[in-house]
Amino acid sequence: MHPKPILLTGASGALGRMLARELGAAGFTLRLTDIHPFPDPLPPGARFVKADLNEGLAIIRQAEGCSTILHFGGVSVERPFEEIIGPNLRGLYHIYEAARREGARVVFASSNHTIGFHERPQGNAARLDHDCQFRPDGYYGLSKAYGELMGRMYWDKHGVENVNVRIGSCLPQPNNARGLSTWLSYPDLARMMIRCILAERVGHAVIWGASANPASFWAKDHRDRIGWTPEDSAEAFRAEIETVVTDDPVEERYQGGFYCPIEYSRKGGFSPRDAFDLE
Ligand code: 15L
Repeated sequence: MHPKPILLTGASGALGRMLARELGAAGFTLRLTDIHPFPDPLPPGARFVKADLNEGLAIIRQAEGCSTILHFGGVSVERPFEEIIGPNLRGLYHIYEAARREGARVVFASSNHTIGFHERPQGNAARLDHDCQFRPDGYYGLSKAYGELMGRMYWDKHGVENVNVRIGSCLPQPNNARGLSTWLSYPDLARMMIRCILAERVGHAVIWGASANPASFWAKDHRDRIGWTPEDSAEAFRAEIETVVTDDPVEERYQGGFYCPIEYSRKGGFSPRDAFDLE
């Protein structure tokens, strides 16, 4: 089917394992890598090599001969700055240099935490488009914004194509009221990755990584470039999750949810809405 191998970083994480299984079953030849051992049986034709994103040569070697790098590796939650620098900043540079050498496309697992400090839309208020302002809700979200900008630069300067997927909450099923807006089903993500690999031309693209949720926070993006339409919806779980909210006003006010109150120290803490008029 697809002639060249696909490199999947972060293969031993929850999304990596699911994608290895689904892309392997779809007939892609996979090169899997992670800093942790791969816990599952390898899909047919797949190979796993343990590698650290900090090691440029190791990453360049893994990417040899690959058409696409699905970059799901790195720190995937909020952590202190020092823990993020290596895997998420330096590691990303290694991924893009490898892609440049190979003429490969990068598909970057970005995150809604790049824009987490946008307020949740109330009523009929406008939803965010892909070109909204970055408003990262921590060092993790900031590193993902850096990753998207790296994609911007490598496309403009070196012609390295990239798709940046601002993943909402990719879980087997949504687990709180916020998930009515942010949930991305595993099958929708797997189908999106296949389209990212097969699409003719993508340039520098940004796609909201959410299923077809009527309560979505997000609107326009570049999904037409890859020909992807989500098929699942968090509405199927509404009865179970719509009352699952916290009593933290910062968490419930912003799109990034529980990442927003982590180490939150804005002067005066949380104040009434009108105190936040200045963006
Ligand atoms: C993310 O980016 C994280 O990787 C994931 O663990 C969730 O926290 C998700 O965002 C979310 O916002 O629900």
